[in-house]
Amino acid sequence: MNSEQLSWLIRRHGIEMTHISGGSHIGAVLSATDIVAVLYNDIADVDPRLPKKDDRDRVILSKGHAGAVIYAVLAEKGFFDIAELKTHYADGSNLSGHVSHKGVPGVEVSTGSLGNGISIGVGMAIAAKMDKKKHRVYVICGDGECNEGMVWEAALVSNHYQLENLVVIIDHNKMQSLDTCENTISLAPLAEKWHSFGWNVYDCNGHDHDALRNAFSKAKTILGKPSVIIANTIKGKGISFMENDILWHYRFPHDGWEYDMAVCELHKDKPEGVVDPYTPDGISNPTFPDAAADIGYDHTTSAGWHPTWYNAGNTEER
Ligand SMILES: Cc1ncc(C[n+]2csc(CCOP(=O)(O)OP(=O)(O)O)c2C)c(N)n1
Ligand SMILES: [Mg+2]
Repeated sequence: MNSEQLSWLIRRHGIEMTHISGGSHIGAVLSATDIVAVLYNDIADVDPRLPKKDDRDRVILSKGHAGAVIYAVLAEKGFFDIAELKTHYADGSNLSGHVSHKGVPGVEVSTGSLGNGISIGVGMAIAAKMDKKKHRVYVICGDGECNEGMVWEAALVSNHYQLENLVVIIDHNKMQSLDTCENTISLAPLAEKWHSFGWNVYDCNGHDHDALRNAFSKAKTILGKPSVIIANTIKGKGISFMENDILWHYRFPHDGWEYDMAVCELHKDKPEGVVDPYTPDGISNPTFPDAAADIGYDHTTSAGWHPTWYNAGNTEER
């Protein structure tokens, strides 16, 4: 499987998992999908047969509210049964809404309280250096999460200990839960901030797999300092009516138009060789939906709030 195929499957799982569970954060899942797909497909040294092997790379999803993205990639990579994904958010399930490591092979640490992931990663990276181990630590962090003071304490410490084995990826979708980052606590100039904290900085399109692979590969060659990849992304990427719409931080794809439209849109972009793991609920053929399919008529309240740049027609604003 290549990373594009994997990212399609992660998006498809994300839609199904949040639809079935009525769970939040699909926008955050779709935003991080390509980062996660490239990391697990082409970069991180992890093995589903030996999830605890000593020299595995450590991956932490610090923006733990996007739990579905990490569960989906781990299931696709064989860490546990894909059928378990349907239990996401259910009472008693291992796959809780925010990321849990309990009973989930491949998850290093539970997350969801924003700001903790980099600090945990710093501890792992220091330990690896002390033990002269060669594995690397990858931490995926939200941009709104960078409002947390702990992020910057961790950035200071990483520089102090020259943690070249630590790579932070910021999912820079310019939004947080209720508004833009700019309207909440401005991060700009983000790259310069990390640079001034002594980090090696890459800035790339977080949906361009080659650009992501390139940044990850370059980070492996850096000595004496940690690396941050500022991955410019779009919240809700891949489903037109979710893109850059803050509504989809918390809203789930409801029965009817929202779910059917999301599945049909994904099917328009399905890469060769990928089989949809689900029988879509309520739509017999998402490739050629017939008159009975409940798409094309938005009878829900899904028209949401967009930032001003989006309303001006510039959906690619960086
Ligand atoms: C310490 C803490 N405060 C508040 C929250 C509630 N919360 C969940 S997601 C979120 C917004 C996160 O924004 P960002 O990091 O940009 O992630 P995105 O969803 O945009 O990828 C907030 C404030 C939390 N999970 N943890
Ligand atoms: Mg964000």
